[in-house]
Amino acid sequence: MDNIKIKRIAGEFQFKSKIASIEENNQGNINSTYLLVFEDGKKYLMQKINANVFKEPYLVMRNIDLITEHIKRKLEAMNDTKHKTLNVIKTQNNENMFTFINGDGEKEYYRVYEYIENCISYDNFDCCRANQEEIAYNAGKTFGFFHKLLIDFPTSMLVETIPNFHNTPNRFNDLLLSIENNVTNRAFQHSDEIVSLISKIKECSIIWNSLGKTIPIRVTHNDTKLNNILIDKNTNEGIAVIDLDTVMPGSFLFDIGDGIRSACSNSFEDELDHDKIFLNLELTKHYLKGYLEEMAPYLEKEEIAYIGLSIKTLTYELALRFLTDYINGDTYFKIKYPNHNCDRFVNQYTLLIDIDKKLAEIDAYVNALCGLHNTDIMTLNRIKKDS
Ligand code: GN1
Ligand code: MG
Repeated sequence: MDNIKIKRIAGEFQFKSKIASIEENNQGNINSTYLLVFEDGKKYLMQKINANVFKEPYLVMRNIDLITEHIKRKLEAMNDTKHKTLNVIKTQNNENMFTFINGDGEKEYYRVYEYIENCISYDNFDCCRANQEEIAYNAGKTFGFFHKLLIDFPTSMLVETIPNFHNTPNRFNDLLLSIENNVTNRAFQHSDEIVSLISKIKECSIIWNSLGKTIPIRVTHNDTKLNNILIDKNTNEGIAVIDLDTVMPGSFLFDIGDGIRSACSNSFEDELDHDKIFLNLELTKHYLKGYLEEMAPYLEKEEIAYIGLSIKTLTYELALRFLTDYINGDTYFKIKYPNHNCDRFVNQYTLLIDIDKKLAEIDAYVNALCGLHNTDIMTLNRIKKDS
C-alpha cells in the first residue's frame, strides 16, 4: 500500500501530530501492518484487517474491546503496571475501526493500536539463542497469565468470528475437498504425506470432539505464535499478548498446543532443511513450566491429560491448513513466493513426525509438573484419584 493512502487513512483517526515515517511489518500471515512514527515521537501500528479471513471485522473489534477492557480492569485491581494490553485508537467519529471504500467499490477495514515501547517479538527461539530457555519459560508464563486473566470472562459474550477455527476434523474435510476439486493440479504432489495424515485424523480429532463435553469451553487466544507476545527488551519478561483477532470461545489446549508448536520448533515455519526441523524438548519443558506455574490450579484433569496431544494436534491442523491452501491456489495465507505454502506444509509435516516421537516424554513431564505445582488441593486430589 502506498504512503499517500496510509496517510489519507491515518487522517481518519484521532492523531494530534503529523506522520514522520511509515514502515511495513511483515511478520503476520493474515493482516497487513504498518508502523507509523509521528513528528512528536509517538508510535502507532495501523492494520488493514484481512476481510477475506475475518468476514465481520466489526465483531472482531467488539470482541477485542470487551476482552481488553476486562484485562485492563484486572491489571488495575492487581496494581500490575508491568503487563499491558492493546489500546485501540478511535477514529474521528469515535469508532474503533475505519471503513474505506476503495476504487473498486470494495470495503477495506483499518484500525490503529498504540505501539507498546521497549518490547521485542520473536518469530521463534532461533532469533534469541542467548536466552532461549528463559524466554521459553516466559512465553509459557505469558499465555498462562493471559488465560488466568480471562478465566472469569463469560465465553457467551464473545462472538465466534471464525467459526470452527480449530475444528480439526473440519480442517481435514477441507483438505479432502481441495483434493477433490484440485483446481491447481497440485493435489497429488504429496500423496504419501496425505496417506499419513489420513491415518492420524482419528487421534487428532479427540480434542475437538471432547470440547464442551469433558474439555471445558474457555476464552482462548487461538493464535498463540511466539511473535504474538511482546517481550521486554531488558528483562525478557512477557509484557503483552497481542494479535487478539481470534480471541473466541475455545480450549486452553488450542493455545498450549499452538504455542509450543510455534515457539519450541527448532526452525522457522518455512525452513526446509530436515535436520533443522524438530521440536526442542528442553524448550518445550521450559515453556510448559512457565504455563503450568500460572495455570495448573485452574485446569481440569482432561485438559492436563491432553497437553501432549494438543501439540501434535495443532501441528497436524496447521499442516492440513497449509497443504489445503497450497492445493486451493494460495487464497488464505499471504505468501512470499510461489511454493511458500507447500514449503510451510512440508515443514509442519516434518515437525509433526518428530513430535510424535516425543509425546511420551512430554506427557511424563506434564504429569510430574502438575503434581508439583498444583496448589488447589481439590484439583490435585482429583487428578491423583483418577490417574
Ligand atoms: C496466521 O496472522 P498470523 O501470522 O499471526 C493464522 C494462524 C496460523 C499462523 C501460521 C487468523 O497467524 O492460525 O497458525 O498464521 N491466523 C489466522 O503461521 O488464520
Ligand atoms: Mg493472527
